[in-house]
Amino acid sequence: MMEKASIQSQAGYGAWLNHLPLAEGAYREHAASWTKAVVAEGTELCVLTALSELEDGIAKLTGKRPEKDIPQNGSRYIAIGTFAGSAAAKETFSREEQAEVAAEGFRIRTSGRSIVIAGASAQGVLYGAFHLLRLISSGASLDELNLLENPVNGIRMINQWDNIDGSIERGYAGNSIFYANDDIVDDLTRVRDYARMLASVGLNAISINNVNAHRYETMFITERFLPKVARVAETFRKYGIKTFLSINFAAPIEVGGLETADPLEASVQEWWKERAAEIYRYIPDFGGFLVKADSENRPGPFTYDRDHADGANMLADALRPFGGVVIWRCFVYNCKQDWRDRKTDRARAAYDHFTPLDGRFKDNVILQVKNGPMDFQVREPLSPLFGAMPNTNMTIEFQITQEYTGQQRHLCYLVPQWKEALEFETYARGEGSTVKRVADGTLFGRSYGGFAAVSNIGDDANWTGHPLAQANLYGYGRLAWNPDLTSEGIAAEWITQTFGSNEQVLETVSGMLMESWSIYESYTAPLGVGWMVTPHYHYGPDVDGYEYSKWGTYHFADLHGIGVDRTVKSGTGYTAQYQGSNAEVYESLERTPDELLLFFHHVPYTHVLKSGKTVIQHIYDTRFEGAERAAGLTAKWNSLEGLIEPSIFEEGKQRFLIQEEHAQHWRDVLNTYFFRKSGLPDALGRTIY
Ligand code: GCV
Repeated sequence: MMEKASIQSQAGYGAWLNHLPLAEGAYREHAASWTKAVVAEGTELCVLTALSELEDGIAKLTGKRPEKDIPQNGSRYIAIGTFAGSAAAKETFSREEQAEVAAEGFRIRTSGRSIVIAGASAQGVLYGAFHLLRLISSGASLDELNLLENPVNGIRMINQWDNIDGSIERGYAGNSIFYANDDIVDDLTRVRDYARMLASVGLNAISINNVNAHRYETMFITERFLPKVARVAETFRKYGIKTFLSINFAAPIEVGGLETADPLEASVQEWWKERAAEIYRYIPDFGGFLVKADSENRPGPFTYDRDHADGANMLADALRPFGGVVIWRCFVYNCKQDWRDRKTDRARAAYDHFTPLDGRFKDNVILQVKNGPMDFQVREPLSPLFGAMPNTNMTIEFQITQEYTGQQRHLCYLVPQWKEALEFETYARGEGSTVKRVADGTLFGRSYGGFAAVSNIGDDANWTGHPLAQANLYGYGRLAWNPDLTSEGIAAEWITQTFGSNEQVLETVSGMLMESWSIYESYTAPLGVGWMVTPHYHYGPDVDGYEYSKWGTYHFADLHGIGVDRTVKSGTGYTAQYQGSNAEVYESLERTPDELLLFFHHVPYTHVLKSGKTVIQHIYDTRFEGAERAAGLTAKWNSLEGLIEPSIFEEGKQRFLIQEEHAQHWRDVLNTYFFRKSGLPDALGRTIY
């Protein structure tokens, strides 16, 4: 019987860390000549990790494993270490240059016959090591390197929505790599390899269980699971990543035997303090808690007539002595809105709940705010909470897993969407008050800030199911490090490291990634209205699925028109949550950008857009074009046959076929729905069923 190849040896597993052998020739020789040895000074954990990553990476890239000592024959080499622990680092960089390196930043300089990678911390050295490998993969000259890199965001976090039974909420790439059969797995090989991927793009924090913490996960903060959680934390520690746990606010009742979880009760406060002390005995550098409270039927402080500052501060007090933080999610809304009630608006909820609490959260509390006010739709405005709480720490939450964006069967490169979000002008402190500056904490001079995002990986051999969905994980990390990187630049880095340096592959895949968000948007819900998906599963068209359910996410399409009136004048008043000219722009039917029109206004199908088309014609045109453009993706991918590793090519091919067919389905369902609702024919007389 033929033995099954190990998952590690399967194509796709190495992702962007394949370190594909450089093609024979001048550049390979150049790289080999600079990497005869890697000399590490210092014994910090992450310096040792950096050393082994460089050794392994260089061996794969150049075909030659570097030595460990400075070559005696005058050959060139790499020296790594912290300013405190390495003579090379100290000598190469002046005091001023050292002072410019942030806690997790690094410098790389070609100096004499060495390339020196230095950081203020071992973590910085590790990021520098991965950066050098990235430079070599992309064919950069090593002769005159001289660069300084500091991460823009302090918190660069990944949230797993993994459950202990091995399932993943909104996971589209297999089962969990962390859990199986109601336990934490013993073999952490994949967790280690995941840690490598995360660290290689500069991520530094992970919450390892679903924000919906169920029965067993509630016990992660007890002795029953802490020894195993500690093993996971140890695995991440080697890669400079701090471990967090999602907790259940009702844990004092569910596992503590108390009768209440009231945050102002002394016994509850004491219970959490004891838990924190025990967690830190197992995990001295534990990051803290991630909390989903009073949201989608999860317990929270509202049960006791307390507010979210009471709840978060109580946990913050328990973690403070150990340096831990509470990351408190703002995804709090009434999920049972009645369609007759035109004033309650889910989009308003986070702002309404949280802005009155500005200034009341303790220093080690950080609010985590989804990019949009609803829920990771393909198109949403920015949450007005950004810029509205100057006295509160905040991180922005993105969703890498493609819950509403094609579930990793459709291609949707999300970096351009995130970039748009980060560049959004809040006007909170006048011009230049962009969301990225709220997130990184600089706009309001906050002590904590950063990014969080829901992971898109599972135990599929290629991690993400769709082979091109890896680009979203890669891109998220790179953007968290530096939000000013471009979508195209990030795509190019990812493609070259993943598939090699073939020009045709680079150009084709880059073009496909860059147009994919617009393609996906053009056959799904139109003009920012969102939510026309199958309830619960969130895949596939079901125009009225949520319209007639108790969840209360409406589009209000009828025979006259469509869209949600969120104006102050006649709707829910949501537009007033924005600052400066944003409030006026969104309040005005004329000024609201086309792509968000139906998010803010209810209009007749004959309303003329800025594009000059009526709403109904826009719906028809974009559905027809969207399906055609999706078919174009298949053709483009197929043109790469022979240039991409066969099993990855085949995997992609199957997915593009699914997308092509499914885009036609979306087109037909939406066109028929709107034709029958409006009675208005397509101006071009195309087939509408
Ligand atoms: C983890 C949406 C998703 C849920 C998710 C929730 C959240 O509602 O559909 O699966 O729960 O967001 O972000 O908490």
